[in-house]
Amino acid sequence: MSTIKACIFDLDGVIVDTAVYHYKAWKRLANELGFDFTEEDNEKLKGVSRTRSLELILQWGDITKTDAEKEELATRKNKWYVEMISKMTPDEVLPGAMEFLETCINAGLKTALGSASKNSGMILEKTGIAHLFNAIIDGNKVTMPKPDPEVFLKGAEALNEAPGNCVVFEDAIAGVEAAIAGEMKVVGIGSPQVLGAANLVVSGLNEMSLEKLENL
Ligand code: B16
Ligand code: MG
Repeated sequence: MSTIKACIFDLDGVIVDTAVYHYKAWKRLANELGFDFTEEDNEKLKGVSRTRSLELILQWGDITKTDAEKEELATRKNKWYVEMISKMTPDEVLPGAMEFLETCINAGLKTALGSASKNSGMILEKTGIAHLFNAIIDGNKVTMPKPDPEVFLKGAEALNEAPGNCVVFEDAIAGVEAAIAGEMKVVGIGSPQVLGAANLVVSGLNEMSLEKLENL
């Protein structure tokens, strides 16, 4: 019998698709600095913190900046990003996400958010789903980026559950690794070729069910 008592959800790529907004804002910043990067490069930024994303982008443009300049660039990008996410609506919740969260809650499971984003509060508010989480652990509450398990371990702690009783839902390799490092079960959201280390890989939460959870 399954011992799963809690579900911890990543945000971008699992509950909503904010990657497109991150891409537009980072691209605008790169363009202002005089270079460009591809959508393929953008894949490497998924699940990665804002600071680390900027470092990767500056590397791609072969640009060196001081820490103070980096701070200003990250702030500039975030301002554009926030302008876009402040217009998000409930329609932008990914297919099946709300339904699966409700299924979990109705089955007596606890739910938490485990995201690298410092903007999760605004995204959850604009999409109207904040009430579906018992705990919210995001980039404002952690010091170590994924693949460090801190974000998920804090989620389990906030829910008062042992890590072994939790399952994480993640779309990024670093996030799957973080869940494994935290000794939790993990469902990959995306392609089995990329997220093969997960206990199960589905294309979206619309493919999840309580039966699949119990069989993890
Ligand atoms: P912010 P997740 C991550 O969200 C995104 O996937 C990643 O692209 C972004 O850089 C990171 O949040 C930080 O976001 O700039 O809003 O703090 O997938 O961990 O929910
Ligand atoms: Mg993600």
